[in-house]
Amino acid sequence: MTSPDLVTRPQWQALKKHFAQSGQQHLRDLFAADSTRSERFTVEACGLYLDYSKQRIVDQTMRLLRELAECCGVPERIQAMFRGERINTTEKRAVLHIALRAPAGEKISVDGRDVVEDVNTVLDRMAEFCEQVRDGTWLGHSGKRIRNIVSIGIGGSDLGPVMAYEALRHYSRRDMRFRFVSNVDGTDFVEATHDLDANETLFIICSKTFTTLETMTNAHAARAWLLKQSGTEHAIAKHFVAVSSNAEEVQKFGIDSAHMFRFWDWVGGRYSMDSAIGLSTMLAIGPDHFRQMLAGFHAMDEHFRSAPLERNLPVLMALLAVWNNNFLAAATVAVVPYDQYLKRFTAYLQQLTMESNGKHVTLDGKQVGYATGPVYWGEPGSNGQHSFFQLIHQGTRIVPCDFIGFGQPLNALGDQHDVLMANLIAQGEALAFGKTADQVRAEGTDEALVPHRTFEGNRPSNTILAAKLTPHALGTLVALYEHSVFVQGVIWNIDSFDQWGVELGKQLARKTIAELSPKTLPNLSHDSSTNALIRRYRQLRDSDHPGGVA
Ligand code: G6Q
Repeated sequence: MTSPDLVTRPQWQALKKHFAQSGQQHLRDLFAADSTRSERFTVEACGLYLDYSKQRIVDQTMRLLRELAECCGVPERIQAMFRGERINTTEKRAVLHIALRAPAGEKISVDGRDVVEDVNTVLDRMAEFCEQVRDGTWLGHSGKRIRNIVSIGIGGSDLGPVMAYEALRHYSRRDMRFRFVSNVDGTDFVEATHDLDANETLFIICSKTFTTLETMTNAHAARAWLLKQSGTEHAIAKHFVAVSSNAEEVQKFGIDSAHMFRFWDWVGGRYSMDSAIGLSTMLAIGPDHFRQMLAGFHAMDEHFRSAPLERNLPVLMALLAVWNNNFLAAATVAVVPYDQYLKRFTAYLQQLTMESNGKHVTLDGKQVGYATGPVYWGEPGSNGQHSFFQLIHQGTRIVPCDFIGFGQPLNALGDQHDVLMANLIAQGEALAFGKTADQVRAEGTDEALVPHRTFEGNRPSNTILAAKLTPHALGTLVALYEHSVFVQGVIWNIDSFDQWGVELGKQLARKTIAELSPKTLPNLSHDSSTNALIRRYRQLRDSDHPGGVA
């Protein structure tokens, strides 16, 4: 069904007019004129507190954005996702990551089959396996305990597990080592395994398709590494397990289906960290903590499904993202968690947001006439303050920020947590209010330096607070972003669940590999630059003196 072009909708036009009339109002004035602003633009749900009062909005902005969401069918599309409809239209698939965390007994059907039952069967198998490895019942082929877990995967089969392991490291088994290999650069595998004893190492090969070049290359390297150290094919059964939806390829690789943990085509790679792809997470933190994480995801799912738009955290985050992206013309978003354990959170979000909403055509295949997904980036605070924050404070571009922090530290060290959180709170304040030239002068600043020390302010941010970084809190936080990404995609009328750009990369690399490997250079038919790069690479590779010095 063809939907009307977004920019021609009256609700979009109304927002445009509203922005032209009041979009430049300064946060300084908005706060001064309204002592209840912070209360009115704060929402709390599932243990997350979202303060969006430092966004450049007024009541009317939010009302118009909600009207836009309604006319774009956001409430209906949310229900369609929960019903298991094939909302990933270009791949003709249901989108049911919400089923991965649905409690046992709930029913969600795909083609007449209850998928919640399937999910729970796999979860139980994962739990049994993890307990066996963790308590030493599962031993390596030589009878030694498994002490090292190496998860091999890439993209959606890697970024979630890495992020979750780092985020929940506090809850992890400290007598086990967890390593992650994703890059086809041999360095990744070599560095991850150089100090490991193969007899104590378990490889988890994570690949939905089990055909991804990088992952299969690393999986074969792992196989060779194990065989070299153990000297027997029999070792594979005790040192390799697979997470995949492709049983046939798993078997071809030599992993018994009894050692395969399944997931399904209705789980997108970047939405899969709470499926069996999270096996390394469960091995690290144990089945109970893993289930607490799932409960956190589920709590946010239920909130998303049932809360009215004006109090719905993912919907609000999405509407603010659309406002900043399309009306304030902010092309990027900085996500800055003030928690060292969340050091990989932004890298994870980059895939979730940019692979989902980096699309240039609508669901009907028409070129969009507006900006879609912004660029996401960031680093933990307060580190970021000493590098890129300069541009956010005084550069010429607007960079909306999401600040994330916790009330209680996991590692209390003197008053360091207060210092950390003071930084978070102060950044949002400084960005919003800035510092006027008069304030700078009043500090006795040399007149020549006044312009340099002035901060215009009016730079928007969200602040998200939770009590403590627990597995449950991580689940709610990830689900918040997952659903926010979906709502943005609904408004932009794009398919947030396909990734044709990734497919292209996979195909192109195969073609080029075929031109790099043969001894004699084959006929090249690329553009002149690509042809020259291939020739130069081969020359450098095959030269006895690659640095040019004998
Ligand atoms: C995620 C993408 C992509 C995918 C990887 C790995 O949504 O589809 O990042 O996860 O390309 O794919 P496999 O799991 O099939 O190896």
